[in-house]
Amino acid sequence: MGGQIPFVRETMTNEKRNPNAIDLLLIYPPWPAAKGRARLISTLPPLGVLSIASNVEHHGYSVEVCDAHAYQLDDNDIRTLLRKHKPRVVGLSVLTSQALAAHSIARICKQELPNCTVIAGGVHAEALPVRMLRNSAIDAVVRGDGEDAMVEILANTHFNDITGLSHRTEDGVVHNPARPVNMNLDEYPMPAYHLVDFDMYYPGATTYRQLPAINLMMTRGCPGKCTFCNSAKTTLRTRSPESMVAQIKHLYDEYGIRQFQFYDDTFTVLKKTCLEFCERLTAENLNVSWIGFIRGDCFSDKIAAAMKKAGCHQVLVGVETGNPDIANRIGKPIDHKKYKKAVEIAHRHGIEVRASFVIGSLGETWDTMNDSLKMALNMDFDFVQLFISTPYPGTAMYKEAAERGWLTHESWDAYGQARVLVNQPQIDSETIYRFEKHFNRKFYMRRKFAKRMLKRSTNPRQFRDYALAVPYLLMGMRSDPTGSKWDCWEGLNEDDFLDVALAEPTIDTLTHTIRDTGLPNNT
Ligand code: B12
Ligand code: SF4
Repeated sequence: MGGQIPFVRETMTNEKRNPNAIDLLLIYPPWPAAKGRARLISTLPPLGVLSIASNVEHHGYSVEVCDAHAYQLDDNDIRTLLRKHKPRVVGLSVLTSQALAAHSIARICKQELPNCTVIAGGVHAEALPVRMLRNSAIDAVVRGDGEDAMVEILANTHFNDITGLSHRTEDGVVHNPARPVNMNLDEYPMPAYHLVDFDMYYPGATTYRQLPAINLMMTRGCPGKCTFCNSAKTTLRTRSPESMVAQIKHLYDEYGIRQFQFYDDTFTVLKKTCLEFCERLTAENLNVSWIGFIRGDCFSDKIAAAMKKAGCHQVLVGVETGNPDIANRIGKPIDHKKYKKAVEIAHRHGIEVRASFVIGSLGETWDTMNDSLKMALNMDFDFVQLFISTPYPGTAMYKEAAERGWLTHESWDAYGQARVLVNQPQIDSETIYRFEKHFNRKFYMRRKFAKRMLKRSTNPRQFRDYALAVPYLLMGMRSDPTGSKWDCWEGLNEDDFLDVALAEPTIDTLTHTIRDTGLPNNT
């Protein structure tokens, strides 16, 4: 696929390749926490995994991708894949809600292929490398970007010589110095979309105009400082607009993709890049629609006009709270007026606004949550999504909750932003769950909202998805009662996997601190 467009490197032929065994199997573990909610949120290919895959392919290594989440694979399916591909290295991509499944899959790898090397990466592994490495089935953790680190691992570079790697030695875990952040994302080839089956993926019900849809990222990192977010203070860098448009054209021509979901933390933060991207995409005159994330303070008439012209039909804005004190406390002190203006601008240009709120932040009370509801009702947002604030390892919120002794438990399966996991003195979990239901009913059971939803729906699939969403949104339903192949990943206990005695960290270091200094001290 590579030769046709710029910035997509040619895959090299690998004469050393063993036809019966591959070099690398990348596994995206399931998220049991999302079971039953999966129809509400998108199921899209894991871009980090696909980016690592395309980079190692470019360097001549053979690679397969196993998205155990989207394909709903169980432990036996993973064993079958391991026996089929016999990878010499397995890479596990780990978000917090995937951590227990990742631990379990690592064990399965070593049972099936005792000589394979198991590497973990992703934000959870990066935040808690020592904890991951207490599972003897995990050989090393990659902190930060995995593309080049994985090439070095496949080239059998000694672990001591790979920057950004944490690994076990006789003296405990060694954290190699951080890998310098790659500021030029064009150096990474386009994600290896060809390694997954697009039919397994779908966007969230309210997020698309056309199908098929796929996710993309032009930038990585965020200069924001939000206390609940793993992207806080991560280094901002971008692909060139030229390469982004080339990717879109490729996906449009080769795969018939018509809808693009940009998952950049803040798509509009680099204004010039964003404007240039829009101009280039407009010039291609493709029949595409797309969405992207903005911040209330990173939007303007000029940008909205350019985005609309290029096919953008919806922006997602993380409002989080309607209470100024909570906004300060969570590190996103953006004035209401800015959000109001952003909504007005978007609507003036015919762009929908999806706003995201969190409840149960540190310091929250019924009254502060009610300010969020009032804001949601008054601001003319087209859609609202509400989550429960979750103390993800590596965030300032986790650190504070841990230090105050407020974490209720660290059963990672529950870390899907649908459970109250912090026990604060001023509010109990029942109140937060009660408010969640109250909020959703007040927001969604409005005639104005129903009319808008009907008007915007373009296909029967959307009606089906809305109907499936009702029990979750309005009746507080939380998990799928029918059971699924994911059951084998539920009820796992991290302690059962932590068989190597290494000093546990007393205080967890922030993910961004790890990224900034390269030395994660005692995590
Ligand atoms: C797209 C996205 C989604 C998509 C998922 C599509 C998909 N399959 O990826 C959707 C919309 C479905 C989604 C859902 C949710 N998401 Co989300 N999502 C993102 C987002 C915005 C981009 C992910 C991405 O593509 N990143 C780009 C790639 C290049 O980065 P990467 O994945 O980190 O991979 C790089 C490195 O980490 C490393 N790496 C990763 N894996 C591996 C493996 C190996 C072996 C190696 C060596 C290296 C390595 O190398 C990669 C390439 O450089 C991130 C934020 C972010 N900026 O990353 C949040 C993020 C992942 N989501 C998050 C959350 C909380 C959620 C939800 C719970 C939200 C909700 N309430 O519903 C759900 C459920 C997720 C879950 N597992 O439970 C959090 C996760 C926090 C955590 N500690 O787990 C994040 C980090 C947001 C944040 N900033 O806090 N999400
Ligand atoms: S919530 Fe948004 S603005 Fe805040 S740090 Fe995360 S990605 Fe950046």
